[in-house]
Amino acid sequence: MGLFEEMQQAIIDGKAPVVKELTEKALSQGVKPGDIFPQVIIPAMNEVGRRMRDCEFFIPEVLIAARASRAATDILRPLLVGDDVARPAGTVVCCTIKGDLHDIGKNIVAMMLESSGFRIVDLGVDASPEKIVAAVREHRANLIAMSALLTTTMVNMKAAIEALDAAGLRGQVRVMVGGAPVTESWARLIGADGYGKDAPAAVELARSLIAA
Ligand code: B1M
Repeated sequence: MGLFEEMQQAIIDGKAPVVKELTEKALSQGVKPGDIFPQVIIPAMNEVGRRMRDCEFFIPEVLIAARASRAATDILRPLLVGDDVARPAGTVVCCTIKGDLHDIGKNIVAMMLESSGFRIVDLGVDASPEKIVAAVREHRANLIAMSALLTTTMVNMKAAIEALDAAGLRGQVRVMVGGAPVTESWARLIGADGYGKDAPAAVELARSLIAA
């Protein structure tokens, strides 16, 4: 088994100390921190998702695997996020939308945006439209990155956009959306400015929305 497969297996098995040790080993062997997301964390969590769907895993196993994935991201974050925030590329309010507690993908997106020079205001999970509006006002954000992992919470993205409209802020902030059930056509339907398939696409999109 190669190192990446070992790391994936340790996440799936929820072995946080092993994930930590293998992440440090990978970095010491010259693996780029940014490669660990697409090659290890995302495929491992996809497998966790498959097992959950097929009733091989239940919530406790999923939570333990999510915690194990954090053992890697906690090490990777300081390596990806530079301290060059003197002239940020823009201010992004990041959140997982109201009703939704999934934050692994949102955290990866936030981390990659931050490492690309954006200032991040992270509202965490279960962010209500009111909280998003208040954060955009307070931080004079240029961009909002909203994440949803549940088909039942996607609709709250629309509510957030309507709340921005009602608050008279829609003209000054661009909105991008993402998360496993979200699509380009959903983004268009709810009046968002763009959809990011994954974290690198979110960074590209953020750059182009700010440039426009
Ligand atoms: Co939940 N869960 N979960 N879960 N969970 C899913 C999403 C599910 C698909 C599993 C399944 O059935 N196969 C299913 C949703 C079904 C649906 O709606 N169609 C599901 C369910 C049903 C539930 C509960 C309802 C289960 C229950 O209680 N019965 C419950 C809901 C709780 C709630 O939110 N209110 C629940 C709970 C949980 C845990 C708490 C146990 C845990 C979350 C822990 C945490 O996040 N801290 C959890 C997990 C871990 C998952 C799976 C297994 C993994 C999600 C994940 O982290 N993926 C997931 C199955 C799956 O997705 N394969 C599942 C890895 C992550 C890197 O990918 O988040 O997609 P993702 O992010 C990607 C892209 O989508 C994109 O970039 C990221 C990186 O490339 N992206 C963006 C994400 N946000 C973006 C924002 C952008 C741009 C791109 O901005 C513009």
